[in-house]
Amino acid sequence: MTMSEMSDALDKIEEQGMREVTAASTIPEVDSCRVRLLGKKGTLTALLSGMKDLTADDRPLAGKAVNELKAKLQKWIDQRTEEISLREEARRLQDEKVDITLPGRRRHAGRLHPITQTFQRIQEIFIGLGFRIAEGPEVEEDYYNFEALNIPRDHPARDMQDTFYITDDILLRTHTSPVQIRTMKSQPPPIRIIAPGKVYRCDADISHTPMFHQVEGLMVDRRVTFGDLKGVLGFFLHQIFGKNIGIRFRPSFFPFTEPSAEVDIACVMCKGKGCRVCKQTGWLEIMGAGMVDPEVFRMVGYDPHEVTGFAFGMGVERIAMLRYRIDDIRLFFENDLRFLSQF
Ligand code: 2NM
Repeated sequence: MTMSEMSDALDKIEEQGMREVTAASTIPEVDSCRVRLLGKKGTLTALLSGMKDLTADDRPLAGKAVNELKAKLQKWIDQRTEEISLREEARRLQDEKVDITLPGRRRHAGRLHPITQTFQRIQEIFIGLGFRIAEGPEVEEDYYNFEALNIPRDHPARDMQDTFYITDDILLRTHTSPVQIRTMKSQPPPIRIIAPGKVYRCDADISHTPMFHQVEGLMVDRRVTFGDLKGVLGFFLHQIFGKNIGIRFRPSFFPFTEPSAEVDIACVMCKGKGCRVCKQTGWLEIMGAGMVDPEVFRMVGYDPHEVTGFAFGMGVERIAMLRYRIDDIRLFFENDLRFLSQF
């Protein structure tokens, strides 16, 4: 090889190298350029092996030219690598960009079911009056649900049509009164309890569901009177429905109380004028109550000559419906958030 051939070859490599390095658009592409141009089996290395044919004068010149080209190629390659990595880094930053000015995702707070809220409000009022919470089983014995409450065998409440029987003498409680019976059987007077919980009756329409909630209450001591009953329930109803609500007590009958009363409040819709909700009477039945029948005291082992007491019971759904002006009880059990989120 002559010096001029060597020069031509170097020019060609320079031109070719420049084109390839410029065309490379990824790091692996630049790397393969480097291998092709400067590697052990690359074009420039191949050219160096032709140096031995040059004259002793030309050899250092050629060596210098090869080294200069080598440095030049190396510089281009480094520059191109730098360019590509800067561009890739910029693209990565763009792709990963988070707009910190975007509003956050709203967190939806859950809330208590309107029945739970009403339950809690009722309990809070009676706790304020010194009552304690008592609980008992929902699967109950016929004895505690009926027998001990002086409900006779032929009473319509015992009918298969109204009661979910599990066996002949096991049933789903139809009221929470068995909790009062169990409490009285397990401890002496004085007693001041409320029994909140689920109860079951075989019934379903716009005002009845097979499961609903009740709060019943019981106060037993020496010389508890009907005046105490009126005072406690009057206070309670004024707390729940407001100081100005009208209240009346009407004579009624329950097998487990004597005397017995239905407690009414003035209609919350028409304020007593008469409307569809109160069936033009101006009044709404809200709870039942009475003085505990001496027969019930005998059943639980209390002496009716020593103690007297009053008891009462109310449906929580009915109170919630009047409180929130809801006209269909089934809405409470559909779990529709459009309904539930309003309370
Ligand atoms: C009511 C109405 C009237 C009541 C009576 C008793 C017990 F166990 F003491 F005899 N518990 N609950 C009672 C009385 C319940 O609900 C409408």
